[in-house]
Amino acid sequence: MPKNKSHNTLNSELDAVSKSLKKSIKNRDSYTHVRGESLYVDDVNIRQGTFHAVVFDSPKAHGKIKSIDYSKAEALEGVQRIFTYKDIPGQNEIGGIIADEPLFAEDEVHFWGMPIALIVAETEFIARKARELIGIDIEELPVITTAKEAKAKGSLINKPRSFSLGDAEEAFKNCDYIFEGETFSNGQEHLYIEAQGAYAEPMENGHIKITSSTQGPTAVQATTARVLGVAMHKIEVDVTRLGGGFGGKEDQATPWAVMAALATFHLNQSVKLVLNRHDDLRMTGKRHPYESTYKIGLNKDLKILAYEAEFLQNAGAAADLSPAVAERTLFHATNSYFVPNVNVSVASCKTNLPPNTAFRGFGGPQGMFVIESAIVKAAHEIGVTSRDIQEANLLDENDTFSYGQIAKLVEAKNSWHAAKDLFDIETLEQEVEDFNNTNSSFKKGIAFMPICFGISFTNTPMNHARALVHIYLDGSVGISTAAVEMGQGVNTKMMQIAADVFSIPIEKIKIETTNTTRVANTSPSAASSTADLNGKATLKACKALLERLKMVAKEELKTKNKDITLRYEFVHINDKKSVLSWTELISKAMLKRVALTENAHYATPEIHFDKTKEKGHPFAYHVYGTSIIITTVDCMRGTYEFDSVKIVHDYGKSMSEGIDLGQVEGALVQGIGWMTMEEIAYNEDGKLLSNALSTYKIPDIFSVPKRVETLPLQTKGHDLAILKSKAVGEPPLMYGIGAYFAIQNAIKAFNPKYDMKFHAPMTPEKVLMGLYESP
Ligand code: LUZ
Ligand code: MOS
Repeated sequence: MPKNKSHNTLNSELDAVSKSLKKSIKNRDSYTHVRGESLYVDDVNIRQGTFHAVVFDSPKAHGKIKSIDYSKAEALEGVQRIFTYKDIPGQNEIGGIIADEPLFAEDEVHFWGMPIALIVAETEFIARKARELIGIDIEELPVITTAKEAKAKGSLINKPRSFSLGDAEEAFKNCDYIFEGETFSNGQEHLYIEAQGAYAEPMENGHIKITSSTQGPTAVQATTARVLGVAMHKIEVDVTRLGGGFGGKEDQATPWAVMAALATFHLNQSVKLVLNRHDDLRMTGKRHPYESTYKIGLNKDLKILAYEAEFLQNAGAAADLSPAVAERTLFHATNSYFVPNVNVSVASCKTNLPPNTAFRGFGGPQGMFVIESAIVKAAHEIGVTSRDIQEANLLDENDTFSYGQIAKLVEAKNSWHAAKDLFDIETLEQEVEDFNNTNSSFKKGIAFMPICFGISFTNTPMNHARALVHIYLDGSVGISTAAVEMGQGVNTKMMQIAADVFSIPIEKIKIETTNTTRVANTSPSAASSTADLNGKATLKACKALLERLKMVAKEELKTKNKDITLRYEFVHINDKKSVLSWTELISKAMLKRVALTENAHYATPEIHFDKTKEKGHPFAYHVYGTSIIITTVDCMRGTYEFDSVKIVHDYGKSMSEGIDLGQVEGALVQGIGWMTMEEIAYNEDGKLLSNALSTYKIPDIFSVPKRVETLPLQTKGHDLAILKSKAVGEPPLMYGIGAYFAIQNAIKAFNPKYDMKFHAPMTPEKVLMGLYESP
């Protein structure tokens, strides 16, 4: 047999092995999850004498603090101390992008739920009792709760931004159809199962160790150091895993950790602060509500020639991540369509709500909802289906995005046509039509939702990560990265990478906690980029170790042969198993004093963006896909069910099919929830009304689609994706946007006089009104 052939055979065998690993790999966390053994902040074994803390927050959305009486609370037995801004040794400042957010209110409060003080007591129960004993006198100031009102009053977080391509004004002159309108999309509560929390412990020499439920350990470390006025090396932040983050812990896990550390700093005792659900709902920001206006122009062939939109983002009372979220709205304003003339702008409007923050999709979904609404409106007015317009405008290879990036390896049309073909769209549409023709009190609606999502932090300098890999002398492996496990399965992916490079069983690999002492200066686990960035760093570290080990093997086996590989825990020479096992190889390396530790750094190449021109190449690549959603509306009640969601998704070459499918399904349902049932309500005084799970409804087992089918689009993947396995965390959320329009179509089938509004979520109340309105 010629040498090449045997090589190929073995390679394909190896391929088959890793393919079966790809298919069979389960999220390794599932083993401890189902046994109840997974550790969260609340499971940390606390030291004897640990104090417990509760936050005292503003009972008004805007006002001047006239006086606060802590005397009764302080007198309560078991209360240790109450901390306010006066106890802050460093800066009373936690703003990440703009320095506009105090940890504790000083003379004014800016939102209902704004932290004013931290009550530290022997038990949480006592701290809560003490909170009720605090008296506060606030002179109320006018409250702004909507973005529109803020904009009218000139209350903005920063200067509005705009992207443009071509000449929209000129292009509108050549359009056969022009439509204008407005849209609203509401916020969304993250509802991570594990609420915000942290545990701080005093170490030697004024050092503090913080266990935090954060997506951004470095943000916690840096902000704690700033507030305490100490160097960053005095603060160690450790994260085992989160019970969900969804963006809500990218920036907003920080204040609670800082507060616990502040108390530890003063008391030299461990302090635990875990918000209960009510406190968490009231005090933390959510997805940004958006009020937007659009103008869309098309020609007779249904080509969109020009698109304008103004997005008003309800940022809340401080910047938080709002400017970055706003930016991503612009990046995704034209979704997966090519529009040659674009003019879009966004304003972060300062209101008296809790500062709104990152939420899966990060402003992208809000932008996409607007262009999809514009298309639906245009289709309705012209008398074609939305699908006709969507299909006529899908992005092509080498099209230009409004921000200057040239679209490469585009899968917009591929995924669209694959969805049509694989799911037999003619039959599906016929079924909907037949159903609607034969039923009078139930109607079905169908909608398509194509997606295109850019992968990378839009802030280029954030796109880097590190990995620290140790091979221990018994051949087991420990990996530390900046990746935070929050249920998305990133730890499993990191293990797969090491298992693949070293060709050892996954059981020999451990992912360590995410810790600022082992991996420093990290970006948060966010932007769907965690596996790419940390995975590439892990791959680099493992490969460097592998090269070193091969040198050891060559010496040990006295061969000059270049073709040394590690397979199934044995060194192979020219594809032939040698006597040298992985474990022996590691022992030999130790004896030869070869370093068995490697630290690697990865920074995404190619990306750049010039904010002065609003042009560049901000994304490593884009993720595409298409969903088809079918709903049935009960026209007596206004309730609805989702019969099916059919998706063709661009995974590239998925490295963990089960984990990635889980991300697609979870994101889809979260997107449907945002669009159809999750209704955040503040009253005009800025008080959160949807402050419990009795008044804030998220999808449950009864409301998820009856059937979800997801087919992988066969694509080449992308070299900047880890092992060509594309990022999967956020993009599929936007499949859920189709739910809104599917319901609209069902309403239209029942009531031809329905005057389409684009005001999400489409709750049953709104459906009912739509079914019976006659303007
Ligand atoms: N966080 C962030 C993100 O800081 N920058 C981003 O571009 C981003 N994108 C999505 C989600 N989180
Ligand atoms: Mo996020 S919205 O990727 O923290």
